[in-house]
Amino acid sequence: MTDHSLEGLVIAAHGRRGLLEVRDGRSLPYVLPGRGLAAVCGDRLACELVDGRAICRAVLPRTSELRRQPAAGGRTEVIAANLTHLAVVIATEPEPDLELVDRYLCAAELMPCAAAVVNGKADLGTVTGEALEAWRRIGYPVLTVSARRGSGVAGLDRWLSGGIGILVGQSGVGKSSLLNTLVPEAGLATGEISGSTGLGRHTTTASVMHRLPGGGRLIDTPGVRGFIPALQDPVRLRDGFREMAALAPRCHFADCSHRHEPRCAVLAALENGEVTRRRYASYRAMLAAVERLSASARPR
Ligand SMILES: Nc1nc2c(ncn2[C@@H]2O[C@H](COP(=O)(O)OP(=O)(O)OP(=O)(O)O)[C@@H](O)[C@H]2O)c(=O)[nH]1
Ligand SMILES: [Mg+2]
Ligand SMILES: [Zn+2]
Repeated sequence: MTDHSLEGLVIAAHGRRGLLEVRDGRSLPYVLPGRGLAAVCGDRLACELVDGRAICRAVLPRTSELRRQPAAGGRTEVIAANLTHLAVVIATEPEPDLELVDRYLCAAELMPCAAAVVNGKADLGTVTGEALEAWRRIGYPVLTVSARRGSGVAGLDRWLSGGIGILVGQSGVGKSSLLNTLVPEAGLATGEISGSTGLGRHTTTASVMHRLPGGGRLIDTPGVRGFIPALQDPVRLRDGFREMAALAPRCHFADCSHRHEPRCAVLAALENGEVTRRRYASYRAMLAAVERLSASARPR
């Protein structure tokens, strides 16, 4: 080791460049030389200091990755690394995509990391229906917050408790607004929801990590329309729906896919209401999407 070596945490990444936070809390620009390296928010880099710039020599091994699979197939993309917490934000507007929430919760199970559902814009009302109650029942914290009123945001800060978290969800649900409330100096741009489409306008274009008053770190991400977690094997999806994974040992077949197999504990639980129809439908839709992608990805 030379005096010029340093290690840091990626707090912003744009292709081969980004910002690195080093031990004394300072941040400095870094570059990734060579094609073999790629870094995202949450990565730890071993660098060499040259003229005040950090030249990355190695991306340290990741403990976890949030990785998506494009719906059209093709190369998977890492969104963030080394996460301990994932918060999916929904609001009464734009109209919530509940299946999208299940997909993120599934990704969190598989990473694994802690996950919560954040009902944002609480000043406009809470998301209705049984979905919130069902998530709570299977053990996901449901945090009710309003960036506008500042209510509930401290609970989000406490939940993170020193970890590295990420805010995900549709465009326009108020992710950046939540961060601005928690970290006023963040000064993130926030956008109106388009009157014609009722959708957000994708105001945030890159992921950036912020340090919260409670010591945790939270990554703001651009809103998405859809999300499919990248899986090594479609079978792993069964572990991503925690209430179904808990029942699986009681299925007659050890490799039960909970679709049509006889003496399936998940199908039985669907009948008695222990597993909700909505979560089960999410599971089936996601399984179909993941199987379609893995079939088309097989080598010729
Ligand atoms: N009433 C109300 N409006 C909010 C609240 N939080 C955000 N908004 C509004 O919702 C719109 C979208 O907020 P953003 O914070 O930009 O949403 P985002 O999730 O970061 O969107 P993307 O960056 O596009 O993914 C803005 O017009 C905000 O003013 C809230 O707590 N209450
Ligand atoms: Mg935003
Ligand atoms: Zn089964």
